[in-house]
This record gives sequence, structure tokens and C-alpha cells, in this order.
Amino acid sequence: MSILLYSAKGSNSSERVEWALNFKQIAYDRIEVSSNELTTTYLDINPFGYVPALSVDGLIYSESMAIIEYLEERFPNPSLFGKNLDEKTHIRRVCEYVNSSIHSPQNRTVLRFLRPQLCEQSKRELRGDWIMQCLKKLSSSICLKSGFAVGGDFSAADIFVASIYKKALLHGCERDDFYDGYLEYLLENESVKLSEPQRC
Ligand SMILES: N[C@@H](CCC(=O)N[C@@H](CS)C(=O)NCC(=O)O)C(=O)O
Repeated sequence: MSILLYSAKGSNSSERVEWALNFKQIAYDRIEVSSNELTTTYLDINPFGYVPALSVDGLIYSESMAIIEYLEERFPNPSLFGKNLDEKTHIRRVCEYVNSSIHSPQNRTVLRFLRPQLCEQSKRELRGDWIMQCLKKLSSSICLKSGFAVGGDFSAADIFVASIYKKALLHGCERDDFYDGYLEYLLENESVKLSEPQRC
């Protein structure tokens, strides 16, 4: 089986898929897409012009959530979607909140279109503030049964939340006690730590 992950340095959505692939111990090759390619040749792979995209034996998939759900169905063990329907629904709730409500509005392309007047530094501050404001709202409904976001196991919800918190820190946000403790708990788990992508 040939699996190719189209990714780009610093891409939060690609980090999610990379973490899922690593956690499930699926072999893949990573293809770095340059910013020039994103708006030219890469459009043949994903007409939206976004990374990640995953090629499995030549079949191309895009959108990180769809890709991770594909991986879950194709490679169910270890699971990233909980032990039962209740957990699975909460995991999807958290992933969707991060993917749609947190990540999308602060996407570079969206800000370039909606806030063209802002300099790069102001955009970074805006992106970081938005992420942290949303993460604070999320904190009351995660880690209720353990240090993992949903239930007692590492899941796709942890991948989405941990990656976006790390992105806020990269944007220069102040560290948050709740999310620092959360990251520390996740990384105490050896399989989680070993599968965490390092280059983003
Ligand atoms: N909802 C999409 C979001 C993908 C996305 O926003 N990708 C960003 C990197 S994290 C991207 O390719 N940005 C290119 C650009 O802004 O030009 C997903 O989950 O895959």
C-alpha cells in the first residue's frame, strides 16, 4: 500500500493527520508542499488549495477530519474515536469545534481576504487571541473523566485540541495553566508522545 501525506511546514491541519498516522503506526511518505505549489500545481491534488491531502494507492482525500475518519475505518486499531457512540459523538463535537469554529476563522487565507489591512504581526496576534478565547470556552466540557479530552483514552479530540493550543503558543500567546497541564498529561503517555509530530 502506498500512502502519501501532502503537508506543509507549520500546517496545523496536516499535523492532525500526521499524528493520527503515527499513532496508528501506519507507514507513509510525507510530501512537503511549498507556498508557491499550494496555488499552482498542488491544485490538481486538492482544488481547495489546502493541505493536508492524503493519497492512498493513488486515491486522493482531503479535509483532515474526513481523512482521520477514513483512517479510523481502514485501520481501526488503536482507535481514535472512543469506546462507544456517546464518546464518539463527543470526540466529533470537539474536533468539529476546533476545525470549524476555532481554526477556520483564523486561517491565513481567510484573514488575508477579510483583514487585508493588517500587518503579519497583527494577524498573528489576532489568530492567537481567537484560538485562546475559544479554547477557554472549550475547557469546561473536556477532561471530565480523565486527563484526556473525552473518556479515558487518547482520541482524535486530543489531536485537534493539543495541536491548536500549540499553534496559539507559536502565535505568541501566553501559556494557559489548564492547557499546559493537559499537554503534560497527554505526553506522559508513551504512544502519544512517540507519535506527536515534531516539525510543526
Ligand atoms: N478544514 C481544512 C483546513 C485546511 C487548512 O486550513 N489548511 C491550511 C494549513 S493548516 C492551508 O493549507 N493553508 C494554505 C493557505 O492558507 O494558503 C482541513 O481540516 O483540512
